[in-house]
Amino acid sequence: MGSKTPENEGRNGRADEPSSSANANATGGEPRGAHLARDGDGILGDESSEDGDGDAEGQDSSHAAVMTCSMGGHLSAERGASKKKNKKRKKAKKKATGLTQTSPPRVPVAELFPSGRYPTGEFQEHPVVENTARITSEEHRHKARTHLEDDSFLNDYRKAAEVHRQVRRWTQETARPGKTLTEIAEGIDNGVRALLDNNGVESGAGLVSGLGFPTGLALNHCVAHYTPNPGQKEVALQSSDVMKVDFGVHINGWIVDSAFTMSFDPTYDNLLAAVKDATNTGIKNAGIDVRISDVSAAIQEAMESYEVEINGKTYPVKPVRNLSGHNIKQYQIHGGKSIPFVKTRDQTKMEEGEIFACETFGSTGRGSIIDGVSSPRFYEDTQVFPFLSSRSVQPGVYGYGKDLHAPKKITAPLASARSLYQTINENFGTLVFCRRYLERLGVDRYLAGMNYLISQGVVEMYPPLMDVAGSYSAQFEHTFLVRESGKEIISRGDDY
Ligand SMILES: [Co+2]
Repeated sequence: MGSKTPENEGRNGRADEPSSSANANATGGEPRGAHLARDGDGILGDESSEDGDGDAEGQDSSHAAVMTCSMGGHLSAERGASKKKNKKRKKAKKKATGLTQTSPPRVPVAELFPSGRYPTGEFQEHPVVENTARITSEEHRHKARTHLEDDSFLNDYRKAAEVHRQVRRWTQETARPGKTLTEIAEGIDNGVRALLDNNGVESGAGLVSGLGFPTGLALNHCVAHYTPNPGQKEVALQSSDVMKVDFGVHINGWIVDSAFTMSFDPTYDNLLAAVKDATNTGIKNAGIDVRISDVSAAIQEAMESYEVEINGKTYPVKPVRNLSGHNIKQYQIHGGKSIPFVKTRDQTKMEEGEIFACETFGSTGRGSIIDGVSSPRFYEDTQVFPFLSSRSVQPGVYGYGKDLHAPKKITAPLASARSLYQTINENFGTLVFCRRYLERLGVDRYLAGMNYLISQGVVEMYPPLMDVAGSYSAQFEHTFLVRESGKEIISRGDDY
């Protein structure tokens, strides 16, 4: 999940929003036209609706579509190493159980790994840092190390990463033009829940394990933070689309945050290659005591070394300036540190014991994003959103997340706000969620309550983030642990 770069926050914030905005709802919590959805039941069908157990994995390999998110030839040597590792891993799995994952994925990973031990991520050494002055006290480092070296913590984190790999593999094999974004998003969500063996419906179950944040399927110039909302007109994937797939898997609040980009047209190969290279360059340059601005500079240099030709016109691949990678804490997708994709004067360093999501976004547009819900431009200039006219869909709100400092209980004049708040506390805590996740719990008529919670500052709304119309953007992201002996890129797979 992308993080808005902190210094840019507020520019599109609620405080700046002109009162003349066509959005009568000052909280920005409801997209135009959302009232049409309000009275629909909106509750998702049960998981059996698309269940086709027995379909062998790999069945869809005969698809004619070119999936350009598979590896290009430009990646650095560590890829070869991780490929070998993954091959070994799969053989071991088959030997152990004779079971393989189904399509759609429905076999809990616990059954595929009866030993209860999950594959490790890719290991990389820390880069050598010239200035060796540690910024962290020995005591703090010891504490952090104990935590990140804890065996059951690591094994749970690796299990979440294995769920991510298996679900994204299915996505890469089956997400094709003609499928709707709802089908793809629900397929990912249901896959994650099945593989974790937790449907997340009972009170509290969602805090044990589940989706780390709303499954993102952002198309083209929508850079990040789009998820299909219930009641919205369906958007079908098209062969000219560039789709960012960004989803999270958590166990006990520790989130594997990893994303990739799919396209079906080789035109965009260089765009995808640029961003994949930038993300891997960022990871390679990251480590204990490394200044984050140095990681950013390396990301920027890698990304800007690419260009992409679309319809005879050449575009530089621009790093998106106001998004960034981020550290991860328990039940907290953005832990407070940011990894921008352009160099900064920030002196912040990475520290042992931290967990980072290294993600980068590259764009053929301006390389900066605007807020797709509360920005007045969203309403005044539909040209910013060509798919609104061609596909007639407002992006809508991506998600909601409880403020970290919000109290456990609130007193609210609205009964619906109080009960909504209780539902959020019991099922999501401070994890970001979307309307689909809320509605499958049976919650309805919650928008007034939600807007109240937003107005009180206890819940934050996450808008879709857009570059200019006609531009294309890509994203790749991995989660890595800054361990004593090196970095463990826990979400690495043989796909990216
Ligand atoms: Co992220």
